[in-house]
Order: sequence, then structure tokens, then C-alpha cells
Amino acid sequence: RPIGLLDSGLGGLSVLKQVKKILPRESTIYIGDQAHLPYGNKSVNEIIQLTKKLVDFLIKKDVKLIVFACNTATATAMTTIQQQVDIPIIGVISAGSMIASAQTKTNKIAVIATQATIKSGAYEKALKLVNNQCEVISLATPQLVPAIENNVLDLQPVIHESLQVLQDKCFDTLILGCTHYPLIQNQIAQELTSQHIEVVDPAEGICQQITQLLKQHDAFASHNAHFNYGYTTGSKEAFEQAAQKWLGQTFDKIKQ
Ligand code: DGN
Repeated sequence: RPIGLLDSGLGGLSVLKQVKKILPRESTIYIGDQAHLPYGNKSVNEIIQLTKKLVDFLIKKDVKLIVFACNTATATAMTTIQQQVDIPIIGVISAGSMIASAQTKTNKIAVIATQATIKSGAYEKALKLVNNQCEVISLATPQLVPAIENNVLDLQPVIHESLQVLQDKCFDTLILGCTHYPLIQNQIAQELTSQHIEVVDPAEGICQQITQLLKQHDAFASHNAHFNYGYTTGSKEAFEQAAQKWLGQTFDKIKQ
């Protein structure tokens, strides 16, 4: 059975990329909800409703576990939806917090994310849980997701404007608290070269959690009939191009 991944759009491709790299034998089904993007400015109730639809879709596809490859859905909808379904669900926030807390030397960590994620305080809570000494600087950067989804070619001006307030802040670790951001990780790092900062992509930690879960349930892929399917609620052509651009390859099957 495949692993299911969901996001409001293309961001989860940064998580899928890691899953394909670290767990190459696993089949995957990815769903991006481009028709309702961005989630980051919506109310908690709306995000829960939209995310539940994606979860139901993946359950119908008989996935063995679901990765919320979306920080916004993890921060606002995961706990509620976990209570409504039987299937294991994991999100990106605890993984990101653990890596960041292991990496920081000054205990000063900055998080950039959507408005909904920042408003939820989910990163502060998760970080304090693993390291109660840490100070967290949280910044909503809502312009980045639309720019990535709309395939804006020169992202540097948007990145520059979005991150400007961080220039005079003191921190040594930056969490990319939205799965779209690792897609442009190099450009983000470029913007912060005057400070010495480690950039954390939570997806790097999620594969450990997936592996643990598969071990627990004795559910590793057992044969090689391997596939990666992609679904979008938006334009199939745009999704196919984006997969090629961000994933470096397209899906075995793409459907709308
Ligand atoms: N990629 C999503 C996240 O990680 O929060 C959010 C994208 C959005 O809908 N703004």
C-alpha cells in the first residue's frame, strides 16, 4: 500500500522529494489542493474541512499512512482529524522542531510560515516541548506561497521584502515552517548571508518518523510494483510542469 501525502498545493513536493530519496521502495500518492490555495489565510474551520476532504480521498486510495506535508494543516487541523479517522497521520512540525532544537547553539530560533501556522503558535509549543530554553522569533511570510505557485521567475525581490525584518534579529537557526519554502531554500539562504544561520527543512526529519511508524506497523513496502501518483484539484498541466520543475521528474500518473 502507498504512503499518502497532502498539501494545499506544490509545497508538499519538497516532502515527497525526501520520501522518494530516503524510502525509495515506497509507493506514494500525492494530492495538492490547488483549487483552494492558499490555506494560510483561511480560518481554522475552513482548513479542517478542506484537509478532511483530502484525507478522505487518500483513505479511499487505500494508503497505509498519511503525511500532512503542509505546516498549515498540521498546525490547525491535524489533531482534530486524527480523532476522526483510524489511519496513522503524521505532520511536519514536530520533525522540524526536533532538528532545529538539536542544531541551535544560541537557543534562538526563527520560524517563517503562513499566517495560520504562526497564529496557531504550533512551532513555539513544539519547540518549547523539546527545549524549554529556546526563544522563538515567528514571522508570517504570506507572499511567498502565491509567488511560488504562480511560477514567478524572479523570486528574490519577494524573498527580500518578506525576510527584511529578520535582518536585525538575533538567531542562529531558521525553520522553513511552510513546505513551499524548501523549494526555494537556496534563494532564502542567499538573503541571509550576512548572518551565520542554519536553515532547517522539516522534511529531513519526517522520513525518520515515517520509518519508525512503518517499523511499528511492520508495513514497509514488500515488493517492487512501485509507483508515484500525483493528484491535483487544480490544473493538471500546471501541476505536471511544476512536478518537473520542483521534483525533477513527473509522476507515473497525474490526475485532476
Ligand atoms: N505548504 C503549506 C504549508 O506548509 O503551510 C501552506 C501553503 C498555503 O496554503 N499557504
